[in-house]
Amino acid sequence: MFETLSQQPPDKIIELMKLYADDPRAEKIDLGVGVYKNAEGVTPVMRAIKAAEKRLWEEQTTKSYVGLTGDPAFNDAMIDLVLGDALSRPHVASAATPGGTGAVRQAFELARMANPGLRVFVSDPTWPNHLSILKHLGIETVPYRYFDDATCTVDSEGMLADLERARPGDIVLLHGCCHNPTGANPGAAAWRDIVSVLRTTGATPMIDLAYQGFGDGLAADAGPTRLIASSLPETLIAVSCSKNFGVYRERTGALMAAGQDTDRVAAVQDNLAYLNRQNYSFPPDHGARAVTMVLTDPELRADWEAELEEMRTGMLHLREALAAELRARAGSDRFAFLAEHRGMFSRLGATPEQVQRLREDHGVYMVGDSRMNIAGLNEATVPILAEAIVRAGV
Ligand code: PLP
Ligand code: TYF
Repeated sequence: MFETLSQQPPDKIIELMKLYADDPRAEKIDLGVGVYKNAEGVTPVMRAIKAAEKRLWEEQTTKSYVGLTGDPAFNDAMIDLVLGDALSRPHVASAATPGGTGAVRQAFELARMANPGLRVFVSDPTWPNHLSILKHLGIETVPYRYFDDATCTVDSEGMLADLERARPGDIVLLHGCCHNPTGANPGAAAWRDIVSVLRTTGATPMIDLAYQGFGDGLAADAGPTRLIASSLPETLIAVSCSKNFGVYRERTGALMAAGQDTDRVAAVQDNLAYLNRQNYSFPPDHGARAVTMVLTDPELRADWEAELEEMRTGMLHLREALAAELRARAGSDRFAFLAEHRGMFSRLGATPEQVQRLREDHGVYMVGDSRMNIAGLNEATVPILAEAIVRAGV
C-alpha cells in the first residue's frame, strides 16, 4: 500500500541545519534554526532546569500515568506565568501538550470541532509549520498583511484592514510576542486596535506564545496576550516552554482556552482532555514537571528569571552591535530596524540570491526568506556578518 505515498515537501529550516552541518569551513556562521545559543555557540541546559531535574531524579518515586491534561500543578503554574492576574482560574481551561507545536495542532483541531467550516487568518509571513499543519488538517487559511518590506516594521494599517474581513467562527492567529520569522511586532496602540477589530468582527483570537521572556521581559511579552484574553469572550493560547526554559527536546507546552463564560470554559476543558486522548493520550511529563518545580520554588524561579534575562539582554546587545556595525559599513541607517525588532529573529530583507551568496561566499547560513537567528552571533562574528551583508550587496 505504501506505493501510494508521494514525497512530502521538506522543512526548509531543517534542511538548512543539514547543509550547515556538512559545510567544512571553520568560520561558518549558523543563523538558521531557532534555538538559543550562548556566545560559545552552545544551547545550554538552564541552571534551574538542571537543578530541578536533579531533585526530580532524587525525589520521584513513580513514573506512572498522570492525567489526560497533564499535571494540574503544571497547568496552574503556566496559567499564572502567561496570564498573571488577567483572568481568574475558573476562566481558563488548560492542557499540557507535546511542545508548543502540540498546542498549536490541538488548538486547530479544537476550533475545527467547534466550527468545521472555519477559516484561519495567518500573518503573511508566519511560521511555516502553521501553514503546513493547517494544510494537513484541510483547514482554509486566509493570509493577512503583516510585514512592510520597505521599513521592516509591522504594516498595521494593512493588517487591520485585512482582519476586518474575519467573521464569527473564524480564527485569527497572532504571535503573542517576538514574531517568527520577521522579528517585527505591533506596538501598544496597534494591539489595542487589533482588539477592537477582533471585537467588531466576532472572530476568535488564537495566540502562539513561543518566546515569552525573549523580547521585552516576561510580563511585557505576555501583555498583548493578557489584554486580548481579558477583553474578548474567548481566546486560545498555544504556549511553548522550549525556548524560555531551554527544554526543546522534552516537548513541553500547554494549550489554554480563556473565556468569560465559565460553563463554556468547563466544556472546553473536557474537550481538551478528549483531544489529548485521541491523539496521544497522556502528554509528556518530565519537562513539564521540571518547569513546574522551577516556577513554584522561589530560589529556582529567581535563578531561572535571572538566566532568562541574561539571554534576553545578550540578544538585545547583539542586535544593537549589528545595527551599529552596519550603520558604519553601509553608511546609512537602513538597518536600524535590527535593533528595534524583538526575539531571536529578524528578517534582513535580502533577496534569495543574496541569501545564497551569503551562504556560498561567506559561510553565513540564514533561512531563504533572509530570517536570521540573532542568537547565532557573538561579539566576534557581528563585524564579520556586517561585512558579509554589505559585500553580498544587501
Ligand atoms: N510557534 C512558533 C512561532 C515557534 O517559533 C515555535 C518554535 O519552535 C513553536 C511554536 C513551537 O515550538 P515547540 O514545539 O518546539 O515547543
Ligand atoms: O522557527 C524555528 O526555527 C523554530 C524551530 O519544523 C523549529 O521554531 C524549526 C522547524 C521546525 C520546528 C521547529
